[in-house]
Amino acid sequence: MLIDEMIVTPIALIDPPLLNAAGLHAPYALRVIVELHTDNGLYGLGEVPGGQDVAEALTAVRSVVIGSDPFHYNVLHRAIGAKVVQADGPRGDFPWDLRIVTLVRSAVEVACLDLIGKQTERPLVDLLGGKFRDSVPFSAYLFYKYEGAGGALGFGVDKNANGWSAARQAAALDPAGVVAQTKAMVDAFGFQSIKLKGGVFSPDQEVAAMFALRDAFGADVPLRLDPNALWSVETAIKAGRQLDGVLEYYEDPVRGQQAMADVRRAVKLPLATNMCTTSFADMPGSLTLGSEDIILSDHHAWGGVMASVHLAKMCEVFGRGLSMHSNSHAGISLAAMVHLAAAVPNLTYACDTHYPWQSEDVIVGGQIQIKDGAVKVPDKPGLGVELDRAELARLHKQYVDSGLTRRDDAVEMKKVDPTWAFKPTRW
Ligand code: GKR
Ligand code: MG
Repeated sequence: MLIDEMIVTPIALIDPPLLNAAGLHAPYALRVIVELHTDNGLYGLGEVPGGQDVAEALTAVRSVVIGSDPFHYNVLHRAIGAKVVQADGPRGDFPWDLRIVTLVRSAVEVACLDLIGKQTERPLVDLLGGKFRDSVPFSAYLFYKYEGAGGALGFGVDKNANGWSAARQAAALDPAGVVAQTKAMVDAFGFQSIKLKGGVFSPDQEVAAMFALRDAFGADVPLRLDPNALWSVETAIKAGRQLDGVLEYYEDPVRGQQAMADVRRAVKLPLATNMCTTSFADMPGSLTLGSEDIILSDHHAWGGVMASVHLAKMCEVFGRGLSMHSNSHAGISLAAMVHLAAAVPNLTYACDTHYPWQSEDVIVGGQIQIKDGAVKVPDKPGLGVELDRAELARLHKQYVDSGLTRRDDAVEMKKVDPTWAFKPTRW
């Protein structure tokens, strides 16, 4: 089995006006879909965040990928590093990761594993060593948001919507709004743990939101707060002490391993990260400084599913807990996340997913079901999802028509407040 074609398609998925440390989500979240076709008539799928730059980097490795044996994905992993000339830059200051080589590697690796699964007629989880769970729990992922279904200015409100569909459009700008949003999301999907994206309003307001969630859902429901590194060490210690006993974990309150270690020493809460320890090269610093208790894996940002399995082993050896990070995504990514999470015994926290915020998908049958807060591990070969080519074409057109080429949450935020500017530390 050899790869004889690689198709790279950027798409845009409608995304509501969610607030975060970097501004406001644009009306569309950008993803890139990769198809690898083989000379025996199979195709494998990968999905990563990104627009034009990621699509171009993926297209640049076509000559390396085409002609390769998908079983040799480790060899491809190396070859991609050599081919994508620009070395991985830093992760960057934003809530999301800007490194491109890891995304390229991840998309190609997942598509290869999908092919291997189809060729051997085994689900991806079996290629990773077998499943430790039949379904994978996810947490409710709450955002402060403006009213509307997409963008600061566009996509008005559908007055006939109800349930989660209505809540997905409603504004949530204070603790009561966050509780209402959470109730609607939990009712619709059955989530049993809750994460609030912070770094938006004052720390006092965000701490109050966590207490409001605790009061509304009870002390047994695990809660997390993620200010995306926007707080100073002093602010984070103060808030962390207030939230002692309230949070399951405290995600990236401050920026960088040293600051995280300083906060960790001063509070009792476990600290988690998808911002300060985000690659194998960061592991020595993490261990020397003691920057976090829990690492959020992400197969897109760590360079693939196998890399994430290796990360899980390192976490086990070096005493780090393991959770999973997400960005706005479609069903190909969700399927990969579920196979990975099922194959890793020490992934003991409910994973993040933005999926409830999405309403479109590129897979046959539409969105994957989340029931009782969990996704059943697919048992079909490979990822267990098929590409809906009509939807792919429609969502690609949506990408072209959107005029968006890369994620920039400041652009959308400035439509609301022209004076707004990103600050690496705001409070
Ligand atoms: O989608 O606004 C967002 C999030 O802030 C996302 O970009 C982050 O990558 O959810 C992520 C996180 O946990 O930091
Ligand atoms: Mg985070």
